[in-house]
Amino acid sequence: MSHRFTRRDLMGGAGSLTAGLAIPAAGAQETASPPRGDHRAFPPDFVWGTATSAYQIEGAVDAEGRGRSIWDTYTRLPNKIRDRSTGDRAVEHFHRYKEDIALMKALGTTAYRFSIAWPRVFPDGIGTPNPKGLDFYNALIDELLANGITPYATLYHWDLPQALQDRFGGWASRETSKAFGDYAGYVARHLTDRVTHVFTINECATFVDFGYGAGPIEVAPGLKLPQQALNQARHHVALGHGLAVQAIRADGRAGTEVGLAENLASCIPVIETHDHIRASEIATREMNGGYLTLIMEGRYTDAFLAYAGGNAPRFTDDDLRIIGTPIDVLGLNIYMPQHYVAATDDPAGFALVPTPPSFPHMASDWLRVGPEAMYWAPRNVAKLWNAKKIFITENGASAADTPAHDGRIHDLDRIMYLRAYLTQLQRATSEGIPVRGYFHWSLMDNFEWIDGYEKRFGLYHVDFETQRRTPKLSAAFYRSLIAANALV
Ligand code: PNW
Repeated sequence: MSHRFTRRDLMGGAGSLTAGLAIPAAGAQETASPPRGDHRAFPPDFVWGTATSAYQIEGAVDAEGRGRSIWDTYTRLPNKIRDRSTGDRAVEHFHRYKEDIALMKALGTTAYRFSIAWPRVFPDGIGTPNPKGLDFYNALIDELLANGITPYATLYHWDLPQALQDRFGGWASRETSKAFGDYAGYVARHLTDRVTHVFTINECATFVDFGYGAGPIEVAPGLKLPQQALNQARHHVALGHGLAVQAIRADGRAGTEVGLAENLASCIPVIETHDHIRASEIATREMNGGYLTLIMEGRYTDAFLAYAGGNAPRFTDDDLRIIGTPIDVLGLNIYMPQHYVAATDDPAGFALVPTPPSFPHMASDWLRVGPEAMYWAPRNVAKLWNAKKIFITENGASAADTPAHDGRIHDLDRIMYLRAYLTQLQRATSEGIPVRGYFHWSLMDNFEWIDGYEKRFGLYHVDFETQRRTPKLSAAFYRSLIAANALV
């Protein structure tokens, strides 16, 4: 009888190396199915979508009473944005949203993740809402639904009302957390009749650490706070998330699914053996102590507090209770392997393996290619916190995307990246890890923060002068994959 070696057999301790090297005997059933699922197929109800954010695509920064955001300010500071651009015009999605929804439809996507610009809704961050503030989002949502595309809304994708920065120092103050809760309740009252999935905050770990601390890139407001103040800002963001979850539950339609979209520090076992896998679980919990672990467990880990020492955030038990309010859906933005992790004998239980300088990356220097992050991040999150409903809320890659003489964009590198990452996602779903959907970042090229328009992440190429959208080869790849609901 022939035996197909599963991945588990190959991971299994003594004797497994010889098993791994065994060449299947002639006549071995190459077509036999592995124990669960299929080699290439995704689950039948898997959700395929694309993702964008307000400031990166909308433009129309003065339309219909929108207030200023910290990005309007930041893009005007000298030497911040590489090509000295702004999001004033971006890709004119505010005016071209119907055309853009047609692009989503052409891909075969049935879901779209967008963000709502807080300063459109509350021009001063708090106080009186702008009566026209939700007009655009109402029109967008209706057009999506008319085209069979389910809207997934994010409430905060980094465009804080400037007034909150000026008055309170932004997230350095818990006044901003409270204002965010109020804004979330207002949006929930008006949109959850049609929007069934709401994400509170996009990537706490990126915009706080890079906007108030230091990182491989800088984002608005571009401050460098001392360590205690930075930890306090982190705490206020987590608190803002918790207040928003409670406000959406209180003011939104019953059954609205609420969560956040976090760029967790993905921790990959250096070698897929028992001890390193265990180390990657411990590391996932500890390396996300500032946000995801805090939000999922409603407490700071002992190691986090010990490491922070006198710089730990000040908080109350009530804060922790609010922060730990259970969520319905967990969004993971997965671009790269953050850490490769090895087992050690010391009390921490894991060691971070340094990344060699030759490690491959995409057009953005920070975007290292490590497709197995797409397996280990959801796998560890599901194991640690028993997450029942995970979405990949972002994944994608920057590429050169130079048009050929006929205008076509043969972005083979993006396809390579996608195929590799989606192969790992399929590995996860076929093992029963509860990932329910995937949103590609991004639908179309857009304003890539400090890289301005110099880094392209779209499935559609945008000529930023004419605003013409052209599908790249990766759009054809994604369309075929969605049509097959399987790797292609
Ligand atoms: C995410 N890093 O940002 C954001 O959610 C998007 O708005 C952005 O356009 C997209 O990824 C591509 O950059 C990140 O340096 C930016 O590690 C930088 C990093 C991670 C995420």
